[in-house]
Amino acid sequence: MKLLELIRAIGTTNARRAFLYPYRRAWVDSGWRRDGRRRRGPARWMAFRRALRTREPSLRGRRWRRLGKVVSVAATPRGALIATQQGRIEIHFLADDLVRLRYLHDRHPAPPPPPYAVDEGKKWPPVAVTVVETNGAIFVRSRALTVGVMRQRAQLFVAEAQGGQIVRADVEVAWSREGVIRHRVALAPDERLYGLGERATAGNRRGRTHILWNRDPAGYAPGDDPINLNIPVYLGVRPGDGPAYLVFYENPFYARFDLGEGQADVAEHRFAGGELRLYLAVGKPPRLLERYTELTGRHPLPPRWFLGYQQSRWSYVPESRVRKLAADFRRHEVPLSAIHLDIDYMDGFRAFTWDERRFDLPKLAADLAEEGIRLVTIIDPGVKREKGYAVYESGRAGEHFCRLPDDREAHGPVWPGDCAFPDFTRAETRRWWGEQYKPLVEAGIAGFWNDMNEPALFAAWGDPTLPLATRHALEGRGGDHREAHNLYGMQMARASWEGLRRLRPDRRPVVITRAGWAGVQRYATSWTGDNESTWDSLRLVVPQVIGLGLSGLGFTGPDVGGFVGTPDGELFTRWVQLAAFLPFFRAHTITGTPDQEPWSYGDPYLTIVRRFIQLRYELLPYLYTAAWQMSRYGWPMVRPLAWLAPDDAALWEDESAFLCGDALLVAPVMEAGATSRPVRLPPGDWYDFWTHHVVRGEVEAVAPLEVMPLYVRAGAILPLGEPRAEPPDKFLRLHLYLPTADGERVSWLYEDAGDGYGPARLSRFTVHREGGRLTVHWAREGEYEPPYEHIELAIHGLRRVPRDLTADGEPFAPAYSDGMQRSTIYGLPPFEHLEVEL
Ligand code: MIG
Repeated sequence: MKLLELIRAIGTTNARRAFLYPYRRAWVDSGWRRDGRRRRGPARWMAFRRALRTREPSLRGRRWRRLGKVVSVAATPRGALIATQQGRIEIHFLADDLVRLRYLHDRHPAPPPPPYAVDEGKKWPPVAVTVVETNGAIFVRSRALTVGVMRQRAQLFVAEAQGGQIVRADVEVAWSREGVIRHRVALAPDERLYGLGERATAGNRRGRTHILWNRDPAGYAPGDDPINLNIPVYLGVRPGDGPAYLVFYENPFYARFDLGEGQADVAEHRFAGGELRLYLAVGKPPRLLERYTELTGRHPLPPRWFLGYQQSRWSYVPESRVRKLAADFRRHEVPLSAIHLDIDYMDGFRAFTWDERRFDLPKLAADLAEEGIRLVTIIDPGVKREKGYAVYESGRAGEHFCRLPDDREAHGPVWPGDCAFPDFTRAETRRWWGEQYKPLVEAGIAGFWNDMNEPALFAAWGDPTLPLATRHALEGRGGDHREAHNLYGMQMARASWEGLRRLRPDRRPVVITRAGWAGVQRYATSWTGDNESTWDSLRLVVPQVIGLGLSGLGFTGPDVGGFVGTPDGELFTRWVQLAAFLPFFRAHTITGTPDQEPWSYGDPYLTIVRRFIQLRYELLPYLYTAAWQMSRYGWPMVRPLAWLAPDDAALWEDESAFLCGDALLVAPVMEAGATSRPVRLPPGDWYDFWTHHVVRGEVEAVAPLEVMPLYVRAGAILPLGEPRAEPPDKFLRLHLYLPTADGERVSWLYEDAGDGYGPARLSRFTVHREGGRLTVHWAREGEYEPPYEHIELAIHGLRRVPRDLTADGEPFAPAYSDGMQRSTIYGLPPFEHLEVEL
């Protein structure tokens, strides 16, 4: 953000604070050494001047120390303990294809990572491990993996047990005198790397340096790094030349991953402190995500309404404007599930309050609920330092705020002025924070949007966060901001989620977070922060959402239309078309911009945008099933094309299209003025969603403004509902895309009441074709009874009307047939077995 924009956005008083804050922060940080000892006098003054220049934790090191030679080996129940001259290596298999590696240096004892990402108490089924020693190396083997340790230099390599293919090999493991960790590994020439949480760079993370330090960029453009949510996890793929792997460094400290920028064939990972502990899994991408989310947790199923279209801006105030917005949606016949209230709904930006002169929140929430529209409110972690403000008073009384080493509260400027910051790394504090949601929950607010939780403060320059010396409880063992910073947003989301579980036990909590770390998916969905209303920013969306998905966050999305700036009708329309297939589907814009609503650009844009938002609602049964899969297996809803063919390098290369769930391929248009685009389809036959033509390989797709290329896998069943938000569906429409070859394909449908923790029903459709005979078997499991009585079955891809169709033995005639669309539609009761004579 430019200087003047900053002043305009935050006001002159806050701008003054923002200019002072970098000095305040540097002054605080200069007061203590890293080991916590006081610094005074000229030494402090010099440190202050240094701190003004360097604002992030240092990764520089002197006198690097290594582990030395192996001296002894001891087998353990799940692996081995390898003692070296200077430390030890612990190899611990959690599963055949998942191993934990710890490298420990005697001179650099570090406490284990705080217990946030991985549940240490989790019971893993036993794994058979053997240890084989040779002169040069030690091999620790499971059925799937071999971890080898060189005797001379105590470095590891990990190989596939079967083919013996090396997956990863250490080049160097070292600790600096200051406790900085350096882990260098070899990269194969064709190796591609994906993940690292949320980034504003290309999906393949190779060839770049990435900083892992959650940061509020206050508006970011493609290429900026880092941004709000960083996770030290990535997938390595070598299409056609070896197995894929996933590596997760369980270390939340400030880190820098140079993935082949400094040296093309080496990845260097540096951490400002902590322990070198990592997890490695080998297998195909779906399996890797299953393993990673077994380790760090899965996203619980969100309520169904949260998959609907949501409208936001900074800010819809006062209440009359919110009511008018809802009325406009009705008038323009655009379905809507939620309206988001940004910071101006609050009373002077005080968290957990609302401005009663401008809002009767309970009444507003109740009235909107009648139309099926929910309210979501923003909550920032900064608590205004103010006598008499209940949240501050109770927070102070309960010692819930972060402190400096001399025990003073840490303060810094955000929206309400000088604020204190809850220490979410403390259980009592999370519980207290969770209770603060009570008035908003009672007012009928359905979801909560956690912003500024990097944490982000107002700083005119430098790193806009708390001083590094800030103390955190870290569940009682204590630590400073270097370690707790990246955990802050995640633990805030946890406090919110756990609070909502207690306050409203019969509903699924809805928490949206901007910052996070490994495992944050257990508590929140996330959006990609302050993007721009540009075509470049639109093109970033696919790699961003895919990257997050491969980092365990399967439910994310961007500000539709872009946050900073103003899209034109075409850009907004293309954005809606793409985002209609992303998990989180919300339009949002910065303060002071023109309206960014479906009708803001007139026609033809409104008509097209309406059609795609309606399509989103029709797709809900399908999308909800993909969300269920995410909660069950950890698979992201949005997947890279290569998910279906991980050995295809060209598919990994293509970051312009994606898979949505099991059956859909989305090829958004992301160029101004474009009326067609190339599409590369994964192996097999695909149906054009609009024309029902069968395509394969590479095609040039027709894509005038009203069309976004969309494909369905041959043999799939796509369950669709009605193009409305409410009331619940009366029909289930099953769209069957005729298999183009003999064989079998399974499609799923998950259904439940849409919220709460009641019964569910899982349907498994097995579509089988053998020449002119088609059968569909529908197996159902679970107690939930859906509200519909009719099934509308559409079969697409037909040359002629089927000769004969029986459902559970009873014949049915087509209700409608369309030769152009090559489709025939039947009205059927829910069936178990369908036979079609083509
Ligand atoms: O300093 O609440 O990313 O979505 O509209 C900016 C105001 C604070 C940043 C969020 C954005 C939100 C804005 N917030």
